[in-house]
Amino acid sequence: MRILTEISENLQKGKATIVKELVQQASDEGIPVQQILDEGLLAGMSIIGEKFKNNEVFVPEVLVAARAMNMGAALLKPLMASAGVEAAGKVCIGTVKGDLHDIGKNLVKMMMEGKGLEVIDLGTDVAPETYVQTAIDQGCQIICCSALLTTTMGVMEEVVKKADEAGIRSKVKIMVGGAPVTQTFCDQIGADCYTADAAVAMCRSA
Ligand code: B1M
Repeated sequence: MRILTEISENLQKGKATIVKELVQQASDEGIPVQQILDEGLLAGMSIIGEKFKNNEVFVPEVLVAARAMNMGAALLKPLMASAGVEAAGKVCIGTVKGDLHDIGKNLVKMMMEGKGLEVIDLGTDVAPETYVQTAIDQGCQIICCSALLTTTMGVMEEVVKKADEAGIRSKVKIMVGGAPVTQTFCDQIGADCYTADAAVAMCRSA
């Protein structure tokens, strides 16, 4: 459908106001919410995610596309609830204790939201107990930990331990990322999944 392609194309260009208008128009024309989401917004975000992974677009483009995505999705949110469209899953994300870097974490969050996940943002300087308690209280399937400092990446091991102690380890996947984090480190601390960038994080979380 032409209008859905236009939503996807404008989202990729970061044209948030146009995306919002087109989403409204599509909804007024009676196109089902799920179809607007899948074939318009998410289709555009997936293309941006792929291009980001391949270094064809960079952080600023991803941020404006994600903003357009969020504006379109905000318009659909009440309609989704009444149409019974469920979020694909629930995630809590934060930058680990002692670490205030949040640009990468915010990108990962936006990409995940773009993929239809409900994301609880715990912010920066997040204690291991907070991730675990949030996962318990909110029923998250994934805990996402970001770290940019070599001195703070060890906190991720604490998150794994606390999840174990709380008895939720088998129910919750722990995803780790950030510039100093590696697959070897992920394996060492017993986390479930390492991703090098936001685009891969989005794909792996889906
Ligand atoms: Co800081 N800083 N910083 N810094 N900073 C780095 C990280 C550093 C490498 C700079 C350097 O020395 N070359 C260095 C760390 C060295 C180390 O530990 N090896 C460093 C340092 C030392 C510090 C301070 C200690 C400096 C000081 O005060 N002496 C201090 C620490 C403060 C603290 O956190 N307690 C500090 C402070 C700051 C600012 C506040 C000034 C600012 C942060 C602003 C903010 O985030 N709101 C800042 C910045 C901007 C940087 C650099 C320049 C850029 C980081 C960034 O945002 N990159 C950085 C140097 C660099 O990387 N070139 C540096 C862009 C972002 C999109 O990438 O975060 O890697 P990134 O995220 C990627 C992936 O890693 C991945 O996806 C993202 C997108 O693809 N990813 C995940 C991230 N989290 C993920 C989670 C996932 C999956 C993927 O799953 C859960």
